[in-house]
Amino acid sequence: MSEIRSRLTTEDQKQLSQLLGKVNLHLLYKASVHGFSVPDFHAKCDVQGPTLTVGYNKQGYTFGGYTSQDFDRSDSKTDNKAFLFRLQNWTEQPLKVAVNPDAVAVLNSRNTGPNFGDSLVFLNNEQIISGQRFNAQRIKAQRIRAEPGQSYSFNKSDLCGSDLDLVECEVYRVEEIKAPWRNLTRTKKELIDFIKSYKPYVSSVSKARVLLIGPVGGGKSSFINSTNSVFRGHVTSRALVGSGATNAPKKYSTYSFRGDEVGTSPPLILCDTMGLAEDTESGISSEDIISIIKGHVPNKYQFNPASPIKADTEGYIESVTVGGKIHCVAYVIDASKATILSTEMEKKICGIQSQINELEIPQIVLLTKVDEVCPLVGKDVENVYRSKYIEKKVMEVGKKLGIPVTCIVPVKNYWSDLELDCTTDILILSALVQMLRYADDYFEDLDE
Ligand SMILES: Nc1nc2c(ncn2[C@@H]2O[C@H](COP(=O)(O)OP(=O)(O)O)[C@@H](O)[C@H]2O)c(=O)[nH]1
Ligand SMILES: [Mg+2]
Repeated sequence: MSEIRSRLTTEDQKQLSQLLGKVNLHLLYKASVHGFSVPDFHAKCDVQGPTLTVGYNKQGYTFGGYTSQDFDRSDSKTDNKAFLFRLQNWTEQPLKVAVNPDAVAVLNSRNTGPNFGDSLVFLNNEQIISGQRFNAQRIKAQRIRAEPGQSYSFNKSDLCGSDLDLVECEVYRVEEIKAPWRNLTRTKKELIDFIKSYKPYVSSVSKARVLLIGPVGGGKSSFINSTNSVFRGHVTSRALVGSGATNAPKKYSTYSFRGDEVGTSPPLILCDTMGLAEDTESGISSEDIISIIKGHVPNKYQFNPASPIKADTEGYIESVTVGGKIHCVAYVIDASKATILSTEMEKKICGIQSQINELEIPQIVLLTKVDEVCPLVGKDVENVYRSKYIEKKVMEVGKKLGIPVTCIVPVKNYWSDLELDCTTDILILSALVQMLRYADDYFEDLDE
């Protein structure tokens, strides 16, 4: 069956959001499609949690009731959150009639559709309104009963005018929109403007230099490609991706970017290293990482895990300027792993971290593969800050590495996409902005 369309206009929805707060309305039942009958209503709407019933009459009134309780076929229910409403009409503002305290808000019955305390009853089978047998059942079901009573106090004509015949009746499940645990507050343009106007606090330095470190396969090279893609305005692939632990490149590579989207070359250099491994034989050594941070390692240097770079190694940079050092370290961690960091890896990173702390280099975490870890995010990256699972992962990695949650940025890299996506760009740009901010903290401390 093709998708059933709601009869609510955008304006109706705006008014309802003032009555209900920020919610999703999911259409469960539409009388003109599913049938103007009590069993049709119960089949679609029973035990669905909070619902909003909306009736429309020929006079043009849109009105109904909200209950936070289930509809079912028995039981009367109190519900202090229940209310009746009428949306704005020609002359009057929207009307909201709260249920009288502790009165019966919903009267579930086999014989009626949505029944708000017997005061507003939809699909009212009990009422005999027509002597004609022809179509009588259908006419009865299209009638409503609206009588102020113990449960709701209102003026009948204010609620639905003088017309008790429905042209339509819809029931929506009301889904609360959970507050995101963090907000995507800035637009892509604002983030790009920040990057465009960024100048390192120390005038001798033109670009902030950020080192990406983390286990092999975490997404370091993919993040560099993603950054390049955002700056170029289309998906690109510069750094070699996904070569696995044994073939992982052993080269140190630094990347500046061409800024088609930013106007000029962005004030940022990302440095890609060989990944960390759990054992001591393969993977980059912590000594080499510290040498990179201090600025001694030249671009394109081939690491030898067994023999870290020394002052007499060919290419070793003896005399280092501030611009040649690392100004911020980003740990790139794969969120999709069941155990986000093995005990060995955690120990290794924490060991490196304590040396980085001594050098007073700001550190952040890029939590990658958020699309893989949470199906909701896989479907739409916009859900990243609504995903409780990702929030949990952020807390977990923060605790393991002793890094404040504010320094942990979830990202989705462009790994299989052919086109850019605005929210994915925003997450990548947010991570870059965070890096520039932290690099500036480093520069400010130097200045002092
Ligand atoms: N689903 C998903 N896969 C990713 C993401 N980032 C990287 N990958 C994949 O993870 C693998 C390793 O990525 P790579 O960038 O080579 O990791 P590196 O070893 O840290 O440089 C590759 O197969 C990528 O396609 C991401 O955000 N989401
Ligand atoms: Mg790599």
